[in-house]
Amino acid sequence: MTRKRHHPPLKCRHCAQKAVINMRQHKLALCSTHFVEWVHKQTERFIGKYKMFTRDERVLVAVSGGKDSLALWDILLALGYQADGLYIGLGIVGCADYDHLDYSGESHQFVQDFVDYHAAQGRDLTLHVVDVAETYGASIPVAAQVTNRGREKPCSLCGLSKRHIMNRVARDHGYDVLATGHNLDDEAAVLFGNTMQWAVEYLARQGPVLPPSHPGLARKVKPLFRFYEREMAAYAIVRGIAYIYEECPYASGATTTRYKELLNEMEIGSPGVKTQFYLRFLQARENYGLFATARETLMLNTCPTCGQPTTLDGVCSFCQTWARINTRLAKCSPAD
Ligand code: Q46
Ligand code: ZN
Ligand code: ZN
Repeated sequence: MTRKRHHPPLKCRHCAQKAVINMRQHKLALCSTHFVEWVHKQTERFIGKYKMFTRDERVLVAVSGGKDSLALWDILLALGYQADGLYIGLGIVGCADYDHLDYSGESHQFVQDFVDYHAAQGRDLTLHVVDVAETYGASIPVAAQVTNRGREKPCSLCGLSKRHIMNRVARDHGYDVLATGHNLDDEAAVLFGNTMQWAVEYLARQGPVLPPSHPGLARKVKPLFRFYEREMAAYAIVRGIAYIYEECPYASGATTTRYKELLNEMEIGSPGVKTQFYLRFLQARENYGLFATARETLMLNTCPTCGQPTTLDGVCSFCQTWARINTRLAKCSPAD
């Protein structure tokens, strides 16, 4: 008979309290107080090291109602940055587990709860809300149905629309910086996918800071890109931030999810492998000028309709796609 070994509870490296998280890649276990302090210090360090923004600049945080983006907003506010929020209502219903969940409605509610919590503490936050159906004529799933007749997931239309809306709101309201809550798991999985495809144009541009490609556009930054997903989940829980646990119904089965699983399997045997994969890519690109030609040859024009950058010669894909969607919607009779 084998006896179970009982390990004593892990202690925080800095005090005698019980650790709430053990980060094997850093050989670091911390209690809740020291973990929050560590996350804040690390974020501040990365913002400075990668020259993301300063306290004089206005930051627009894209908040989805998920743990990462709400944690990011919370961290930036705690660090004293001028950070406002942007929520985009995609009109998505259902999630991976229940098809009756109002995914977008619930997500919006979590963002609003975050704002209300701060208001109750005497701090008024600014939240911009853009409802896609109200603003552009159809929700993302309906619009995708109209354009591709349900053959594909709505993700490419969703991504295209989110990018356009983020750029537009940042430009219209004069924000210097647009911040998203991508964590290291997200970034490493995307890098894995881009490498598998040798998607040179994407490899040339993937990074924690993307300078504005056009006058009036905001710099894009990912201040959480060095944190693991589980660290951000722990941060949200420790800080009492309520967030939507469910995933968008269209996220299930995505190749990025599979890449995340693969990288996590490797991480079990070699703690830190995800970080190394991503950071060494950034270093190699910087030190050896990898993909420099692809970066230089990327020609961007200005869309005559919306004024945003486009690789196309005339009207951008966003404007073309939504014009097509609205033409098709107008043709649909109520009986259809
Ligand atoms: S929200 Fe939109 Fe994601 Fe849902 S429809 Fe696809 S792209 S999975 S980040
Ligand atoms: Zn401690
Ligand atoms: Zn356009």
